[in-house]
Amino acid sequence: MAQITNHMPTAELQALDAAHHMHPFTTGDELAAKGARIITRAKGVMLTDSEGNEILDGMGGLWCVNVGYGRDELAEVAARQMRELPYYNTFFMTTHVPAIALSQRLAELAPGDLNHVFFAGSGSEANDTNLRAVRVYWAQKGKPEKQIIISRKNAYHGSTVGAASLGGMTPMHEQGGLPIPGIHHIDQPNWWAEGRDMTPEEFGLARARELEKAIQELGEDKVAAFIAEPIQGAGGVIVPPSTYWPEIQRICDEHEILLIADEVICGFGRTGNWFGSQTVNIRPDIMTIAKGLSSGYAPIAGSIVSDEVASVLGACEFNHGYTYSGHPVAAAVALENLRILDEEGIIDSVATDTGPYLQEKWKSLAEHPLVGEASIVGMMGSIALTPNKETRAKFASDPGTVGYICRERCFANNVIMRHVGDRMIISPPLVISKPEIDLLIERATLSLDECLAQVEKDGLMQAAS
Ligand code: PXG
Repeated sequence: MAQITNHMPTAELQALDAAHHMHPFTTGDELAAKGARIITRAKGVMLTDSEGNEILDGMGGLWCVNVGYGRDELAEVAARQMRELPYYNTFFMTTHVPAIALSQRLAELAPGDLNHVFFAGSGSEANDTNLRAVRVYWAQKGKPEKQIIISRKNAYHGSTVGAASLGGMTPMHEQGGLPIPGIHHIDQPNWWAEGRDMTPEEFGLARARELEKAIQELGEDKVAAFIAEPIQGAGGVIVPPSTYWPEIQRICDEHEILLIADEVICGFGRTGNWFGSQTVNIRPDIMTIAKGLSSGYAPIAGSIVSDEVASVLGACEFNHGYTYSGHPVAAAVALENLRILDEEGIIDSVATDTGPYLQEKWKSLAEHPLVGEASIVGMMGSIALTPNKETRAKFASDPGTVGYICRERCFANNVIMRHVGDRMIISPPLVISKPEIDLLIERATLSLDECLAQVEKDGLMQAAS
């Protein structure tokens, strides 16, 4: 067991945590009863907890630690920037070097004419920026009626009022009176769960055409934008059929609708390109960025907008901004993180070396008796757990019952995989090596075996009728 230094015993920390710390997306009473797992250190792809367990982080923190943990370069840049200029704002006609350098670098990396960055502190904030920006854009163009934003069910765009309204998560909408007006949700391109007897290609087209139908029903003169993740992340790593995105692009082009690609998870190498938009071959007008922008080392996010959108917005004062828009320390860290991603060839490796290696191993999990489809693009993957692969059946138990059992087995076997309902997902640091990929798959397989044994013992291998 590794040596543990510098903290109180686990039980005491857990009691203090339960007494004073409210966790996101957590039932407080359950947490207090069980005690949170306390992560104390991390290096590369491995986490260490307060009991000295070494855990392989299959989720890259929360889909963000792309360059892995423990990078001294990032710590040093942060310390240097804190000493030189820890804070200044970018309001009122001022700026600073880290914000200038980072926006210039992002303009270089972003495809097409996406050349202008509005910074935020989180992906949620950046999507709130987008919501307002597209409405101001159309108002400036003399079309103030174009206000509605079309999004998708089971999308995740963040937790603020605006971003959660853009998202399509029913449990979130049920709390706090969401969504706000002016947001319309269409169905997601989840063939495994919803495609019934259509081929994936037919289904992809059908789901894309729901956008066209919605635009026609709501009125083209009322719709401002369509927002989507190139590949849905928090919704369960849903890889759309190949027909889906080309059709969406056609519809946005033909109907004068702005396309917002939410790249918060897909950006910065996750799919094997700098941006998911390049992987699915779309031309967004706006991209939301966060997470991998700084590999999670500092909170920073933003919206990258096209020349056209920037020039229209530039003609008025956009009454919007955050104290920490373009925070100098976060911006300096992000810039160094982009250098690491580039100079170490990390994204190339996801595209041509470790990525394909992981993909082959991950896809072989589909042979496991509990697994239906295994999907993966770059280094974001999912498996659908099912009582019957042939019929793509759901379990008769409440959604998430089996997924939760599987996640608990993963925890016990020192690998972190998240469950979304009865799908298991991974999003490891992009620097994961081949031996570490072997370990990930070994621990995932063991967890699936144990989950299957438990599910059979509990009589849960029943298909929903
Ligand atoms: N857009 C997308 C596509 C996201 O995945 C956000 C926006 C919001 O970003 P912030 O920085 O405000 O959290 C996200 C965040 C999960 C999980 O468990 C996923 C996210 C956040 C928290 C949990 O899958 N994604």
